[in-house]
Amino acid sequence: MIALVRLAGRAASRSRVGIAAAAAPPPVGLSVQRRRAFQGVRMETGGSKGGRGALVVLEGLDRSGKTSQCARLLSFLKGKGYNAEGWRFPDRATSVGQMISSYLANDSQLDDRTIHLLFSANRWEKRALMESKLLSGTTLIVDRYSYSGVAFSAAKGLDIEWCKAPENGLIAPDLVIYLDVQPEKAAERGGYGGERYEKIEFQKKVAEHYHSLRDSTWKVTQFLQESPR
Ligand code: 2DT
Ligand code: MG
Repeated sequence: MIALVRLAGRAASRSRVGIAAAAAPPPVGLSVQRRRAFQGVRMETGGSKGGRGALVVLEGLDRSGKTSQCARLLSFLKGKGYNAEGWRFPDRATSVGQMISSYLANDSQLDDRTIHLLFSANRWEKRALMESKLLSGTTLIVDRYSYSGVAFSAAKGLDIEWCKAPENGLIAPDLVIYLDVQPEKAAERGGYGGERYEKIEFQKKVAEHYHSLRDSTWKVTQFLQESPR
């Protein structure tokens, strides 16, 4: 947790969110194919203007501890005086989010590509607000983002490049923290199995796709136990 907080603090004070997608240099260390595919996800880089908030994303399998770590990180940053907010995707409060929620609860059926695009639309509908928050200095701690979108849909067998395409133009995170948990361990945690994707074999495929998406903004950390009191 301490390391995680340090990382996020660093991202918050050195945010490089900007607005020039077309001018963004390719991310360092990606293969040519991936660089091309994910280039458009980056808005940025600007960097010289101070006062912007950081976009910090937590990713991981279901029950990897993202939600608790997001909450702890948020309260830590607020305690340090950062202007910070917690967000999550899917945002189930919007009408698109309600369709997603009903699909995840197995109350409705949707074609794999259709639900993929709805998840992406759910990020797009929040993009303008996200941008204005970041530009006005608010750091956002976000529970899941584009990487969930790609990893979960690709795990169903959809072409990964097709999955990345609708993310093109969303705001690039300054830091992605991936909580690395074994799918079997995650399944032992309370509340597992309630939603559509919470099956060990499926989560193993999701983990493989997550690993293929890693880039220089990622920090991978082992499953975090509650710290001793
Ligand atoms: P939560 O368990 O975090 O509420 O997520 N998912 C999520 C996708 O398939 N695509 C996406 O773009 C996002 C953001 C991951 C609910 C599930 O939705 C999956 C788990
Ligand atoms: Mg879940």
